[in-house]
Amino acid sequence: NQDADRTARLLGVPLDLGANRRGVDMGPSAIRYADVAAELAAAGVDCIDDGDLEVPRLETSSPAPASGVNDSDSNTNTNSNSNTNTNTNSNSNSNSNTNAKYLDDIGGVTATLADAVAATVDDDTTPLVLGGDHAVAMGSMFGSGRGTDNGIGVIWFDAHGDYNTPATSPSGNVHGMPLAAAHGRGSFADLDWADTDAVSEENTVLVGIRSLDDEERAALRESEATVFTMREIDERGITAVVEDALEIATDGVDGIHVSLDLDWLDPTVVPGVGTPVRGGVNYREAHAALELVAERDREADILRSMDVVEVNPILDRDNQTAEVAAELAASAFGKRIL
Ligand code: 4U7
Ligand code: MN
Ligand code: MN
Ligand code: MN
Repeated sequence: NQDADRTARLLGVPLDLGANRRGVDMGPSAIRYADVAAELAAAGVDCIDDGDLEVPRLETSSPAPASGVNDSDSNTNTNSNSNTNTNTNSNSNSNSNTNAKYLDDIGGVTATLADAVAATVDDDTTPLVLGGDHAVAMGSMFGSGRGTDNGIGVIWFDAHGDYNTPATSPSGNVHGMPLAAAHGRGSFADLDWADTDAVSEENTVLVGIRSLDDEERAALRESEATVFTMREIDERGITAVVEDALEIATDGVDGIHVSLDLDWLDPTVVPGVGTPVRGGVNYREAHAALELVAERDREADILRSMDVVEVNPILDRDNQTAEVAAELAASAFGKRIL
């Protein structure tokens, strides 16, 4: 019924190593079960499903570099396959990486996903990455921005800033760090799989934020990224805020990546998320936001890639969070009521 000039490629990434609770690894299945393909078809989008990337399982991985160990030589190195490089001139970096659980394994998944996303974009097809925890967005962004002259813009719909680094993270969970990684902050600048040119910092916009850690807040304040908190949405309304976000994110770049963490919405709408924060956007506000993305895309072809992440079916009720994820993706890809 609608303009079928877009093809979407589904890339499932059942990663849960970046989160502190099990269950998000089932997100891709749950979103498919919610019939994301039919939702996209209703948006006039052809859909190719590439299945799931292979992801290391938590049971067979080791979190080392050890969690919670921030300072130097107290690193309890129980894992034989990590930290074996005794590179003396990068001491401070390897130490500050000790507080990022499963970072090596996550880096491997990220690199694989980035290749798949880059190939999809080259093919004039739009990747829809199904998470998995939010660490997958690193792969989405690195792949989507690959080869661009100015990097891509990003709109980050989330309750959280995801702007911690291994040195600042209170949890050591990498799903709280992907945006900082994209900007090459802290020790991410030294990781070979972290493409710090893919994303343009000044074209990065966070929307709906309501939970920041202290050091994370300080880092965001001094960054070039724009942060629209829930407060701005309260005062100005979702449409005005998202119009501004689109303006900033698309200015001078070839396109944008849209990253949708389901905990952006209020937990009463989406019970199936691992890190719920009260006071999020409601169902209609979420749709309005993603419909505006689609509207701008119809005018100016801005949407390069998208991910929907942090759906946790174990915590969900009747798969409703996955259904919302599928519906919101369809809205972003152009589904219209009339
Ligand atoms: B999500 C947190 F400390 N900031 O870093 C952290 F509050 O991808 C939460 O947005 C991160 O869901 C949430 O662990 C990551 C915490
Ligand atoms: Mn979040
Ligand atoms: Mn997030
Ligand atoms: Mn979460």
